[in-house]
Amino acid sequence: MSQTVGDFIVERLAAWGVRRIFGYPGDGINGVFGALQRAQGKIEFVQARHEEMAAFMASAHAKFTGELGVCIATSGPGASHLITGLYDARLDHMPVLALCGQQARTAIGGHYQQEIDLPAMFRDVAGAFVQQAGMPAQVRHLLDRAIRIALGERRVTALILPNDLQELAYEEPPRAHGTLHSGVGFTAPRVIPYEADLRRAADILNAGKKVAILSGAGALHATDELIAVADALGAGCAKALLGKAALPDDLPWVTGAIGLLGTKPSYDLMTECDTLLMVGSGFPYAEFLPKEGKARGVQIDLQPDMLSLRYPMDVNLVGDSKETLRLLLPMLEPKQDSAWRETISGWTEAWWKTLEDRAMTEAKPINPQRVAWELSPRLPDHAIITSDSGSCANWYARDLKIRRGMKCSLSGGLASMGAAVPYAIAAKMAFPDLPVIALVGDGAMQMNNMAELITVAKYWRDWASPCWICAVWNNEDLNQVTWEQRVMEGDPKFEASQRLPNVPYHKFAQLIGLEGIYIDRAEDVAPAWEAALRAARPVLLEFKTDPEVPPLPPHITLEQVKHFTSTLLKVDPSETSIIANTARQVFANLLPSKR
Ligand SMILES: Cc1ncc(C[n+]2csc(CCOP(=O)(O)OP(=O)(O)O)c2C)c(N)n1
Ligand SMILES: [Mg+2]
Repeated sequence: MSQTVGDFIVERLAAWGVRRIFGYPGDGINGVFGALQRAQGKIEFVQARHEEMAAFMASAHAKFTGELGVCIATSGPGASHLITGLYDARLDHMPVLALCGQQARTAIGGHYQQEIDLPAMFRDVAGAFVQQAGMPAQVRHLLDRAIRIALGERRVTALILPNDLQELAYEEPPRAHGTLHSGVGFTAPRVIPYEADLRRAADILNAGKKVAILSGAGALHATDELIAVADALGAGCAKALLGKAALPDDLPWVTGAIGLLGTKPSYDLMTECDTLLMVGSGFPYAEFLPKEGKARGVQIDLQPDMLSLRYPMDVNLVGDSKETLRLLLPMLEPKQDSAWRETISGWTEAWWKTLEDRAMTEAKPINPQRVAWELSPRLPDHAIITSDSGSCANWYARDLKIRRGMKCSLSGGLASMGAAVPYAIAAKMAFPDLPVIALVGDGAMQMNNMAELITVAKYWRDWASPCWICAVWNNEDLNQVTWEQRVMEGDPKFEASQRLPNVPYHKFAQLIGLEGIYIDRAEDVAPAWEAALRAARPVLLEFKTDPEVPPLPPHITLEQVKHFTSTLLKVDPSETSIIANTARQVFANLLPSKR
C-alpha cells in the first residue's frame, strides 16, 4: 500500500522525535489513527477519557520532559474538547501541537455534521500557527512549521486535517513555483544578554543591601546557579507556584511559595527587600511584589514580552536563566554582611513551625493541612507531584517540602480544575519508574479526575513501578471558592453553588481495580501515606477533611478582614466553628500591620 497522508504524518512526527501522543479517536481523524496502527508502535498512543484530558497530558508531558507535547482529536466535539487543556499549555508557555480532524474538503462550508470552523476556533489558543491542510503536497511544510514554531516559540500550534485528505496518497511537493520544501529539526539556541547589560544588572545587585529573588518555571533547570547567585548576594528566594521545584525547601533562605497561596516569609521578603531579582517567572500578582519604587529590579526571562510586566525593572535581560545566572555570577561582589540572610532564615524557621502547628491543630475530622504536611517527610527521592486547583493547591504550595531531584507542577496560568490526574498520568508515562502523586479536591475529582482514574486502571500494569497515588481531600465543598466568597466578597457560604455530593472515591477506585483507602482520623494520615507508597498497585487515598480550615492568603488587607468579619456576623451555615480557626490565624499571624 502506498503511503497515505496519514502515514506521512506519523512518520514525520517520529522523525521529529515524537514518541508518545495523547488523544481520543473519531471518524474525523481515522486516517491518522490507521497510520498510527500501521506504524506498529513507532509512536505510542495514550487513550485518555476525554480530549481535554489528552491536552492536559500533552501540556504536562512538555512540562516534565521539556519535549513537544502532542495531542490528537477528531473533528467537531473532539477538537472543541481540547481547548481548555490547550489553554493550559498556552498560558504556561508549553510547546504543544494539537492535531485534529475535520470534515471532508467537499463538505466544508456546508453546515455539515460535526463541522466547526476550526481555524477560527483555534485562532486564539493556537495563534502562533493554525492551519487547515488542503493538499497532500502541503502537509509536509505545515507539520514541520507547526512543530518548529511550537518548540521555538514555546507556543501551542494546531494542524487541522480534513478526513478525506488523510486517506489520499501522500505526494512530496514538486519542484515548481509555489511549493515549499521544508525539513525536520530544531535545537534551542543559547540565549544570553550582552556583557554590558550583565554589568548593569550586576551593578544593581551589588549595590543592594537586601536582595530578594523570585524564581519561576523558567528557573527549574537552574538550581545550582540560583543557589550560587543567592549565596553571593546573601539573598532570600521566594518561588512562584510553577517554580516550586527550582529550589529545595530545606535551604533556610528559601521562603517558599509567593502570592495568595504563598507564605508569610515570602511576603516579608518582598515587602522589606531593596532589590528584586526575578528569574523566569510570570507570577501575576503584583501586590505581592515590592511596592513600586521601593526596590530596584533586575529581571531575566527568555521571552521579552514577560519583562517588566509585573514590576518596572531597572535592567531587563533576555536570556536563558541558567546561562545568564552563570555569566552574572563572577560579576557579583559577595556580600560581607549576613544580617539580611539571618533575618530571612529566622522568618523561615518560624514559619515552618507555624505551618506545623497549623497542620497539627485538631479539626473535624481531619485537618486538610495535615494531609500535605505528613507527606513531606515521606516523599520518596525523585517523586513527581501534581496538584489540582482548589484549596489543596494552598497546602501543596505551602506545606509540601520539596527536595532536590523532585519534580512538581500544576495548571499555573490557567489554574484550571481537572489537571492533576492527567498531569500525573503524563508524568508516569514519561517516568514509569518514579513515584507519582496527584493531589486533588473532591470537586475536581467529580469534574473529570475520577474518569481519568480509568486511564490509570488501563495502563498501570505497563509501568516499571506501580507507585502512583491520587490523594483526595473530601470536604464536600468547593472550598477554595467558598473561602474566596467569604473573605474577598464578604458573602456567607452559598450552599447551592458550593456544597458537593459526598462520593466514596476510594470505593470507586476499588471498583475499577485500584487500591482505595479511606482515612477519617488524624492519626491515620501518616500510616496511610506509607501504605500507599509501598502498595503493589496505584492507590486512591480519600481523606475526609474539614472545610472550615481556611486557605487564607498570607497577606490579607483590612478591607478583606472587614468583609470577613461581616460574614461571620451574617448567617453562615458553618457558624462559629470557623471563628476559632480563622480569627487566630488572620489576626495573630497574617496581618502585616500586626507584626
Ligand atoms: C475549570 C474550573 N472551573 C472553576 C474553577 C474555579 N475554582 C477554583 S478552585 C474551585 C473549587 C475546587 O473545589 P475542590 O476541587 O473540591 O477543592 P477544595 O477547594 O474544596 O479543596 C473552583 C470552583 C476553576 N479554577 N477551574
Ligand atoms: Mg472540595
